[in-house]
Amino acid sequence: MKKVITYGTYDLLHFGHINLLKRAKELGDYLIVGVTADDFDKARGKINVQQSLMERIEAVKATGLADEIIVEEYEGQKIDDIQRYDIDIFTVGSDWEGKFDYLKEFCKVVYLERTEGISSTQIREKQSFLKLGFVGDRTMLEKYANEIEFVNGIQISGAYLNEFKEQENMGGIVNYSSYEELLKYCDAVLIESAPQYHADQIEMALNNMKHVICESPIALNGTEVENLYTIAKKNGLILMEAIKTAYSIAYNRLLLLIKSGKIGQVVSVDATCTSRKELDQSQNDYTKVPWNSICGWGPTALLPIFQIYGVKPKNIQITSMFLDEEKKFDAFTKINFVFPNGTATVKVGKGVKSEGDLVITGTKGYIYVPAPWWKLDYFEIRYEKIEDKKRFFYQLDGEGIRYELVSFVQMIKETKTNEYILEKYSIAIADIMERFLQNRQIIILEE
Ligand code: C2G
Repeated sequence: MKKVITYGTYDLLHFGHINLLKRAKELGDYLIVGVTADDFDKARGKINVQQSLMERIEAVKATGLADEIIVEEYEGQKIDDIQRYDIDIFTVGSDWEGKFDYLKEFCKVVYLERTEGISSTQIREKQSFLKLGFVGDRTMLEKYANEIEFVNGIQISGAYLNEFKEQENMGGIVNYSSYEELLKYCDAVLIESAPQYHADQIEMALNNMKHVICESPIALNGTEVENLYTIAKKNGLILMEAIKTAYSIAYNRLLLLIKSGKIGQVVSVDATCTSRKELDQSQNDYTKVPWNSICGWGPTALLPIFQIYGVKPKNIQITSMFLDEEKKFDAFTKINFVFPNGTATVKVGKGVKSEGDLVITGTKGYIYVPAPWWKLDYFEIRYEKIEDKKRFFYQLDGEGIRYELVSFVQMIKETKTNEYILEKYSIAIADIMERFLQNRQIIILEE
């Protein structure tokens, strides 16, 4: 019996896939199809896959062409499989010509002509093509424009930039002279402007029936956040809070490990985020730094604390050090929390430097995420015995922006709420911003 094996994602199964499977089947008597696991696809850069592994397996099964279906989960598994299943022929489409010649050591390798004119990417692009408007500064626009190339079904079509008022075309992105104009020509808007503008810009977008993804904090008090989510729900729109870390695979696996009790009861969460770049560039004119420390870093540092302990601390103490008399720009802010079942500290600063790590202390062990912890692609679970340490590595391409955008497109397509940053976390983060402005302890940092 001649055994053939082939592998693929088989997302949104189409006739190109079926042609491949038919010809693969004709190469022998028994066809095994390896369908790629979600994590394996993400690790190899395929972040736009729409269907779950089970849906993709069912679709391949329904073709009746596979004698057996397995899951491809790790790099190098093909060699294991060829030996384990005593394979005679490995085959794959010609778009992979040459990439699997190393398998010739183990079996015959056949590249079958790819079917032109169809691909899962094309189907995704057609399904939900969104024109995204951008609000913010040019640096962030360029960052997002680079990252969005990796996301199917959405493109930045227009911008309203703080520093440009005249209408101009920036590489296919039209710069509008007003926010109102921008809203006319997009389906959704990405808000990266200074935090004090967020609530009004979100409200205007929602009232104009536009979906919104907005850099956190989406508003500077919890009541405003609730109002914005109410408008979004009433209009059947997505309002998504953008905290890049929240959408990364590693961060979500870390939360699952904590919830599964891997380190016992969490008794302290200590998150530190610092960066001086903007301050150094401002030549001490702090009005030039649109984002102060609490708004720029606070949401990122606060999110794990609220997701681990919930949103009802018993005690909060905020201590900030300011460089300016108006007390708008905090060079450093430290927040101490006492929750019913644990403690936490946040240290954020654009006028200081510290170790930007995340340490989650538990009764059995602790999780250590090295700096810059917010670009989470690696963490350790450590115990009393050094040899019990567990290491976790995950793929994180770019700064994580692309995963945020993939989630945004999927939320719009499936009209589902944000399972990464629940509304109650948005409200809790905004409440901290309000507390910061109202009743913090103030220490003026002598220059
Ligand atoms: N295919 C094809 N014609 C198309 C699209 C895809 O012949 N128009 C083939 C691909 O060459 C591949 C199979 O169908 O052999 C599945 O394609 P995908 O689901 O896109 O998966 P891909 O990542 O290409 O799978 O490690 C090998 C990879 O997993 C191959």
